[in-house]
Amino acid sequence: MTKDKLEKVAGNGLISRRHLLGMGAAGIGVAASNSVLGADAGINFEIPSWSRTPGPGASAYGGRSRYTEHLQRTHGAPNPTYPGGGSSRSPLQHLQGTITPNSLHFERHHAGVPDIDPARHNLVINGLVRQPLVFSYEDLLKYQMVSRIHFLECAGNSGALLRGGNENGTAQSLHGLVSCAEWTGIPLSTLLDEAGVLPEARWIAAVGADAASMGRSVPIEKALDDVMVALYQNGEPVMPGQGYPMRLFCPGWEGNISVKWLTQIKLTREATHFRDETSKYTDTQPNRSSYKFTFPMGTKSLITSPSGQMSLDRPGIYQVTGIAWSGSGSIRGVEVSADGGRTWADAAIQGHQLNKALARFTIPWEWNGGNAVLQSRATDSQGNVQPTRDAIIAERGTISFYHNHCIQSWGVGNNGEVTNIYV
Ligand SMILES: Nc1nc2c(c(=O)[nH]1)N[C@H]1C(S)=C(S)[C@@H](COP(=O)(O)O)O[C@H]1N2
Ligand SMILES: [Mo]
Repeated sequence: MTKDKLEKVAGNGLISRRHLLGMGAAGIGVAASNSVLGADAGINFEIPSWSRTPGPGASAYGGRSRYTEHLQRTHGAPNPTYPGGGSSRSPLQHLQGTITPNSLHFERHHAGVPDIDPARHNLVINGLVRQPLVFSYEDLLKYQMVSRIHFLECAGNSGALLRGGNENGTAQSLHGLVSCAEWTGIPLSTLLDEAGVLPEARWIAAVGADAASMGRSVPIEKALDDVMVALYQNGEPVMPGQGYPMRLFCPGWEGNISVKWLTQIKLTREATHFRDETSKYTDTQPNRSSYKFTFPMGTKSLITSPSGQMSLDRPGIYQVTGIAWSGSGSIRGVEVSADGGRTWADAAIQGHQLNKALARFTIPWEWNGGNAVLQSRATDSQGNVQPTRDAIIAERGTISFYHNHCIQSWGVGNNGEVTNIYV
């Protein structure tokens, strides 16, 4: 296939996703036949040192290649008035697929990570139940568990975009408070059934064992639907930063409500109005009234490559790729634009389209060396379409920055540099 045979499907160089598997001669690699064999194409016939002597043997717990150590979470400076408080962000621009490795899962802590001895940790279920119950970690391990792949996103993720600026923003710095894992645990409904929920119970109050005693209220319908007490994360016990030995996991809802280091669930008539569901994570409108709660995260997508602070080295074909998710269902499709939203083309979904999980999209794009604006727009299984930044600001104003799921625009300059821009 030659370059002029590539089917263009939208303005400024977007190529049909059908060409994904057969880029052939028009593809990205440097063709060896164009050069004296070996030399220019970088083919090295010398046997490298690592092929000559055996390396170290098996190890007790795996580490990564020293050549990938630049993949790091980033976190803000410690704040002495807020010990242990803060967050770290996943390096989205360096990851592929849809599962976040446990060591790179984003973190948000209100009082640091408690060092919990599972032998001394309990989960209490009390309040409006027939029989209050106490579970040890050992007790919980005996229950039948379920495994589900779900994203987790902090309500504050992408909030900075609404305030403007951030020319140097990256996928990680602007949007890195989202991750996705296979969570394994006990459906909360199983444990609540055992305690016997009284008819007047309309909410649960979930409380963590960290020094913040972080608590959140969850309506009983959600608690009995798909909420779980998660004990495992991608097959191993939940990481300390993610809530070891157990966390509440509320699929699709703002991250704050998935209470880590879970130690108590109290059944109540009303929402408890904990500190973190009143002072934070509430959306204040332009008329200064606030919504009490905003639970599901919006339909959202983000191009992770090319993205902020990357640089395209020469005109040619690039795979545009990114992630999409929705707190209300699965991702039905993702469209990509290279001309700032004037024309759109359907991206291919690489892998699965699971309920309340990250999906990965990709589409080939030929950069002609000129200015371009790359955007992605997700649609979920409920028909919700990701809005523009202007639409979000027109609807909600900018007093509050939570739950921002607007379209991200990456500008590509004629020097190949990619920056966060607003269109
Ligand atoms: N007990 C407790 N639970 C908590 C928090 C906390 O500080 N303490 N942070 C919340 C917030 S704001 C978010 S976004 C998620 C982050 O989960 P993660 O650190 O596993 O990514 O946990 C939530 N659960
Ligand atoms: Mo959060």
